[in-house]
Amino acid sequence: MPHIKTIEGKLNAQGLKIALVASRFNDIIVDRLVGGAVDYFVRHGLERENLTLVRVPGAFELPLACRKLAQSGKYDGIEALGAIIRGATPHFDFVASEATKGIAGVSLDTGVPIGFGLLTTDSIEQAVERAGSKAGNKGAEAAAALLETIRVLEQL
Ligand code: INI
Repeated sequence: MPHIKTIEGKLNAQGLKIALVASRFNDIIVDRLVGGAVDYFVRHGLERENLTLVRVPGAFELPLACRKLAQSGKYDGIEALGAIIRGATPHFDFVASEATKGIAGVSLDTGVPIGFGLLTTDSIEQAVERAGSKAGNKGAEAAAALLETIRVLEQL
């Protein structure tokens, strides 16, 4: 590839202020995602006092809390964390689609980056796999994506 001017984000979280918004529904899974996110940010230089955790009832409530936090102007980035598991509800598709669209809309409307740490799985087993076992930890992955996005947007 020819050498071209490239803008990319450094994975250094020092000095940032981050809000995590996590749903209580399926908390056995979501708590593992929160743990993965906290661990990622702290290992990348974030001071614990600059990390705030907000709890909401379920994934459906994530967009509204993300919007208020984004509008407050207090945070460089937000990470939404939750788990929607098919079978737990007949309205899986509605909750999943509203939560996903809602979170994306908040980020685009406010310009505040939001890490998408919301699992949508067919089974509890698939959720467990993505919450710190054989398929990694989606909370940590979304934290990495958020940090990179914050740092790249600063330069655009
Ligand atoms: N909320 C979730 O976060 N995950 C789910 O799997 C889920 N299911 O299965 O229903 C869920 N429902 C609750 C929803 O997010 C709202 O909290 C509720 O409808 C009240 O507004």
